[in-house]
Amino acid sequence: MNASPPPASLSQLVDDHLLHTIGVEPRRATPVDLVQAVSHIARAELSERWVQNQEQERNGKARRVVYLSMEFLMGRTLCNALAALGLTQETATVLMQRAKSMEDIASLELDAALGNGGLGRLASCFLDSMATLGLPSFGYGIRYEYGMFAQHILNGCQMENPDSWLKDGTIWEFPRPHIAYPVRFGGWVTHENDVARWAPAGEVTAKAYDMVIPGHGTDKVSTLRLWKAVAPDLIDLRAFNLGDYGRAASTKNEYENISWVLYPNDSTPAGRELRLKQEYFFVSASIQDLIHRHLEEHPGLENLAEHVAIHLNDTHPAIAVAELMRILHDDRAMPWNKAWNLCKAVFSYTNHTLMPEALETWDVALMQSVLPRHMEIIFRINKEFLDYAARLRPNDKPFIQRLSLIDDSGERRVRMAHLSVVASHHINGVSALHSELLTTTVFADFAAIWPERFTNVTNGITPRRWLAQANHGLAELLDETLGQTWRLHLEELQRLHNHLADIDFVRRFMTVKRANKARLAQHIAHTTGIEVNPESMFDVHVKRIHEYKRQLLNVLHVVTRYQAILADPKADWVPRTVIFAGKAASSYQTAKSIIRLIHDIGTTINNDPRVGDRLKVVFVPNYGVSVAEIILPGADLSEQISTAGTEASGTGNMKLALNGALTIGTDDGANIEIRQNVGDENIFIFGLKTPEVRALRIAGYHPVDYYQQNPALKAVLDAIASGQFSPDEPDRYRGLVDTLVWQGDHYMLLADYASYVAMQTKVDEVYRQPELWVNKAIRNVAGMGMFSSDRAIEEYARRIWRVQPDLR
Ligand code: 26V
Repeated sequence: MNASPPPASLSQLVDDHLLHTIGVEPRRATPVDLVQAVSHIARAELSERWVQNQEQERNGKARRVVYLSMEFLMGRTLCNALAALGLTQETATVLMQRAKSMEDIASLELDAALGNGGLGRLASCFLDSMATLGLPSFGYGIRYEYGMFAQHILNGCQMENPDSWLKDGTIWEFPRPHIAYPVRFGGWVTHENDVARWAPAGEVTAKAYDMVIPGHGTDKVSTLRLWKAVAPDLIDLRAFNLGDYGRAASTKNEYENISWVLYPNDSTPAGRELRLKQEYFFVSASIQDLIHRHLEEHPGLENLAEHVAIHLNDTHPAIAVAELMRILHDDRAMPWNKAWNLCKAVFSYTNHTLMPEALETWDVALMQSVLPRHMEIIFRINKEFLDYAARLRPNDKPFIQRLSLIDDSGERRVRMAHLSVVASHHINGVSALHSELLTTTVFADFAAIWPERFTNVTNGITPRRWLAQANHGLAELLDETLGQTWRLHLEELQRLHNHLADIDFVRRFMTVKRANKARLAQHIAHTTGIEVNPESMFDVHVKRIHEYKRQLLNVLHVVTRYQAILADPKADWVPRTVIFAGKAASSYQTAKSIIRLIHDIGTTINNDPRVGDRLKVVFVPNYGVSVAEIILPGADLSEQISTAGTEASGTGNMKLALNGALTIGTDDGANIEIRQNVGDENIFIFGLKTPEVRALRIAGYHPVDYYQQNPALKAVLDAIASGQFSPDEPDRYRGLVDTLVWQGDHYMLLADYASYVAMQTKVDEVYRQPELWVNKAIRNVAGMGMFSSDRAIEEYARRIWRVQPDLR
């Protein structure tokens, strides 16, 4: 890896920074001072790499990738930066000399949690891989003042506290005060001789803050450029001059609130206007920025598509299509058709969900008031597209209506996914199943017109964060067994198959897992006060709380097991600790109720002396990147139990298997490809498959039949509904149970219950045979090569963006 200074000079550098940058006498440095000093050393090196990298790209007139995303779940930066810079060992040594461990120091950093879940973390893994593969690239997003909320649990209920990750500033950003663009809103449009003139009503400034994303095993870096909204200086100066500071401040806030807070992904109509402004705000600044950069290197915009590939991470940045058209056609007088062809050569789009409620649409009236010119542009794109479609299928009005960018079945709404599809040369889903479902369901009509545009790129995760940094024990064992190159060539894990019979290797693999479980048990004790036994099976269900992800199905199994233990305490029970973690969006009542139920059930079971060590249930608060780094390496069993056809891919499934957990899961998302790569015997797949889910819905699904015909299921649902776990409020969960038994059970928990519980029994059988279990766990790690985000990014680069990795 990279050459690094010897410890003595690093120690000297730490002292220098303590004295000159932090302003503290080195002997008196606190852990916070130390983390700052060490971070400054890494920052300086990142800064140098960034400058060199930009210079090279400018000189080479590189073709660049621009990745537009509303979300980036970066987590902590320090350890990743040190690893990429090859400074981990030396830093650890220097810190130990000062009686501090790397972990103590690193855990002082707050997570940058600028995302909801999978989509945001994927964007961060992708930046890591783009840097590592040397792809000239920019990620663009919003510098939210408040990231994903901090979750606390009070009496079993989720409480949301603001996540003010910037309260003490962050050392990792590079403010670029000279990089600022105006972003305009509202107003009206006039037309003269086919030329549109937009007279906006308001303007806010977007200011750039960069984070440098280091590649691993290379000096290359990528840039994450985040925009902050700043009110124009002159704002309400009159109020200020008159001494009305309150009004002056509130006007300023009206502008600046655009970059205040990240939206939860189930947000209700309230505040939707602000969300639309956020989307346009960051997209407009980003497009202006990339055009500015292009014009520094090229005389005009005609060749824009040769030098930039713009990727839409879901539809959140889709307004970029109208913005680029506006700039090319209105501002730069490029003929409409030429501008449109350019757009189609520039944009590509990834869909991340089939859930109908997450497919973005905007009220036409709202869009007209916030972005009047963009709305006109969308109407024109739509008219030309529908004219084209009508020529393909004359007289097929339903076809045209289904394709339209405007849904006029009720209040007229803009379908952002349709805008993204018509403007993109490639559209992809995120797992083989999901991509197939896209072309047979939501985008079937588009796939009929343009089959060549649709493709799949299965998601991936970065092995640097999710193995090398999160699981030191396993990383070290792999280094000794395979050498260090698996970090950059994850397919080398295949070679673990040669070590399945190596008793020493297998024993060490088990020892590593045991140590990771002890660390997780400590975290659980520290955050929940519950002591769990690291010898028990750690059964882990961590992800956003959502009905389709079916945490409630897991709960049904937990209660089934509880009742079975009480009925037959002497049976040979495999001790289990069931570990949940995840946030519920603040307005999603059902999800919050599931969190409370998990706590209530945990309280009952954990305190029931008849159960003892056989079963424990815990909920680890405040799930996020850094908490995941503790939980995933300690897992034995990975719960991936969404209703088949609902989870686009999943990436937690990959992280858990990579860390040696066995999956119990449905035939859904990337579980299917995990199964293909680890082998049928090494994964526990159960339940209805996607076509069976569909067939059952069509035939008529009657959950009450399952309730009445399965006594174990009935006993579980009755216990929950009657208040056995909530004696202080017996009806607390009646509604939740009713949605299953009487209100259609939309995600078909009851249909999959028997098969799930039976599969859990098989899990126990295998766990009773530690040698068999560890053999399967190693085969899981060995099979995870293709789930590196390097593979995913290589596919995007070659098949979608046509950008060459630069491995100089
Ligand atoms: C929707 C909305 C709607 C408006 C308010 C804000 C907002 C934010 C996010 C979303 C959609 C979230 C989609 C998402 O996270 N999908 C996940 O993407 C992962 C990466 O591809 C994938 O592994 C997961 O299966 C998929 O659920």
